[in-house]
Amino acid sequence: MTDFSISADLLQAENAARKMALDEDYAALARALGRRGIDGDALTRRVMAFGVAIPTWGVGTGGTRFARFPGPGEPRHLFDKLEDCATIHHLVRATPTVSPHFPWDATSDYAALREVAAKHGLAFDAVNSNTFQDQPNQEHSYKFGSLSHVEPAARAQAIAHNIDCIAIGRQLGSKALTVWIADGSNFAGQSNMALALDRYLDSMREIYAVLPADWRVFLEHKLYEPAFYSSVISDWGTSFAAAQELGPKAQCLVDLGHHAPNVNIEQIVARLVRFGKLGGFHFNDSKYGDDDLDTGSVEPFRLFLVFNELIDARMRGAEGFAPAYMLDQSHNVTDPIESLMQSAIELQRAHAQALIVDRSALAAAQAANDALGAHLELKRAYTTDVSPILAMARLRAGGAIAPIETYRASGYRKHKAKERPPVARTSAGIV
Ligand code: LRH
Ligand code: MN
Repeated sequence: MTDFSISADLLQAENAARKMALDEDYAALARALGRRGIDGDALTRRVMAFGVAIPTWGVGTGGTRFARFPGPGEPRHLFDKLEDCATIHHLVRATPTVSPHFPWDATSDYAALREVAAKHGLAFDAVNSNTFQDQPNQEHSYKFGSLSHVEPAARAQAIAHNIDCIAIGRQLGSKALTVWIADGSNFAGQSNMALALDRYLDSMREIYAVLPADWRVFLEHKLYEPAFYSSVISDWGTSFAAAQELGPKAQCLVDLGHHAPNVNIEQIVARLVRFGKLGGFHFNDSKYGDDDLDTGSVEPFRLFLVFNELIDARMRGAEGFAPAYMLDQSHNVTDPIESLMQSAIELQRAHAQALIVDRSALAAAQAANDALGAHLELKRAYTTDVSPILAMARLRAGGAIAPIETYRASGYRKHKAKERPPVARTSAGIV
């Protein structure tokens, strides 16, 4: 029995039932945008060109330190995860790449894995290393750190793991390594914070030295957790200085959930663009800490403001501007496929809204110190409901006008629950 997948017939039927309404809404929006000098079809083409990577660790049900409540039809291994990633891309047509995490996604034949992904119409984005957990029979524990550990042997082990991830990534066709470390301390005095950073930089120099010429390494900062007094790479400033010291192939990755509440993340983005050090994003949303909630589900205006900086940078032709877009979320109470589809759509939305900002009117208002006038130029774009353009972009790219409804109508999850016997693992933790 072949594994179930959503049929072209079902997709066609679901789209046919919604096509007339979409055409009406699309025409009305295109007329309204036309009055603002914006070509609706051109905007739709820009939306069709937008892509974000799915984190392999996001297609399984996530958890917290307290518990994880797996859902039906959980992916058992990387091949199930790729199948689910393919289903997401099949319906939203905005997630053509996958970001893997090692050793969570370790397998025996990476060339075969690349072929399987290609058959699903998927490619691999940045690979993620993991020196924040101990693996069975690991010689040196990461309890007290990894790349900044006081013991050279533990650092060497962490360096070797990152170099292994690069070797795997080369077989998968990736062009970047993301390094997030949990290293830090829980007590004042526990760690010499200056020497910890020096040890981290020494370790990163060894990893940087083996990066292929066309690769980048993304440094991911995080204010706290699992360390609760100091984190070695705690903020964009430290990450930026480290990337600057390492060299041109080192850039900074902004995970939206890794900042103190109320930090102006869109300004951090503008700063990293200015210095040519914006490597990419881990998109998600949060209300308190690193909540890893669905993108656009808490602060959609902030997400729009981030994309406003990105489009402004692109329009200014900012040097070396090639940010990698990736999601990084934990789906504890929803079907991960639905959450990832909706999150990709919220990114398309923020991107499309940023594209319709009247940048000359905005610049004129800024030059005139017309504070409210400038703010209202952004609000005008943000309050424009671009949903018909997002749906038309999906339809024209062979996807679903209504991905979540189509997914539910397909019964995909029920079929997977039959095909995939439940995995007896309910331990706590994000995956
Ligand atoms: C750390 C982080 C990092 C990943 C992990 C799954 O909080 O954002 O990007 O390695 O989550
Ligand atoms: Mn992240």
